[in-house]
Amino acid sequence: MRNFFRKLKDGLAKTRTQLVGQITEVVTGRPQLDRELFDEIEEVLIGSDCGVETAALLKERLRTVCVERKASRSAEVLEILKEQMVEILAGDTAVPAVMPGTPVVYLFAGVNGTGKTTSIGKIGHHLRQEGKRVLFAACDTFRAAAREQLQIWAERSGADLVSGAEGSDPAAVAFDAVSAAKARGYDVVLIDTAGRLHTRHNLMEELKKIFRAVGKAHPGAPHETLLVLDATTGQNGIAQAETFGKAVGLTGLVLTKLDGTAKGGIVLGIRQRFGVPVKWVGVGEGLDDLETFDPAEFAAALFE
Ligand SMILES: Nc1nc2c(ncn2[C@@H]2O[C@H](COP(=O)(O)OP(=O)(O)OP(=O)(O)O)[C@@H](O)[C@H]2O)c(=O)[nH]1
Ligand SMILES: [Mg+2]
Repeated sequence: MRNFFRKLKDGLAKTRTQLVGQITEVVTGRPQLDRELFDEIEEVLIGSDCGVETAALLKERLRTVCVERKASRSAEVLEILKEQMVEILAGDTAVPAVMPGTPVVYLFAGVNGTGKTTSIGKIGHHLRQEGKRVLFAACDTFRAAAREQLQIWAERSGADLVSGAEGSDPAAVAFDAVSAAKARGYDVVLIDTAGRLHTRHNLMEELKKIFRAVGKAHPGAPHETLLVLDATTGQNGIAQAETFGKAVGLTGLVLTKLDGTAKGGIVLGIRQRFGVPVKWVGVGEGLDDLETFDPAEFAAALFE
């Protein structure tokens, strides 16, 4: 079992109280599993930010399987619910393999403050521990502080950094970074982008430009386009996934700050709604507080 499991378990404490705690209450001591019971479970799911559609789907699946298996005890109902959650969350959560002789490029997008820069630091650390050569690209050129913050994470994790002058073209920085990574034999490039622009530039247009520049420097890149979502923003995350998905197409999500929310059900809502897998989850601000997402581990941590 990974060390991360304990952190995940601790991080999910609020969600566990809210979701599993309430469902246990609803189910315990009920003489029969009637329609009303499943409706109550659905309400708890909605309250945990699973989203209305996902809550309805989960309820239906739960009821069907409970009937099939003639479940009657609360422990059985919870076990089936857990199974169904894993099924919704399952999918292609694999992170791209390192391709020998050519860098894998990750592009990070998301609105301001969701945890892009921090997540790059942590993922960089992860990759460095696997012995990969990692290059960060500071494409949030709109704030000098953004570059400095990424520089600190580069030092902490042992990654190198390419940046441009404040106010320089982020797409040009991305192009240079990816070209440099190819020339110098890096395994992975992690591209940081701005979450908010203090200029007349349009965030989505800038992001599209970066996306195209990366593809020009390295055909086929970015191999991973990750939307970083703050789990505490709840249903607004759905709107963000929609907007960013339209602009650049997403291959995965990084869900941060699960430690600060009782609404961890958002993981289910997003997975079910967009079909975009959660690939990483963050449960704190430290170097080791982010890990690859494992649906079974997540469900186990939630229900334990
Ligand atoms: N508790 C907790 N805090 C987190 C997590 N991930 C990031 N943070 C914090 O969230 C804040 C914002 O993180 P950043 O990485 O600067 O966010 P950003 O998306 O790069 O923000 P902009 O560059 O302004 O767009 C920081 O204080 C982080 O320490 C997490 O998983 N848990
Ligand atoms: Mg940032």
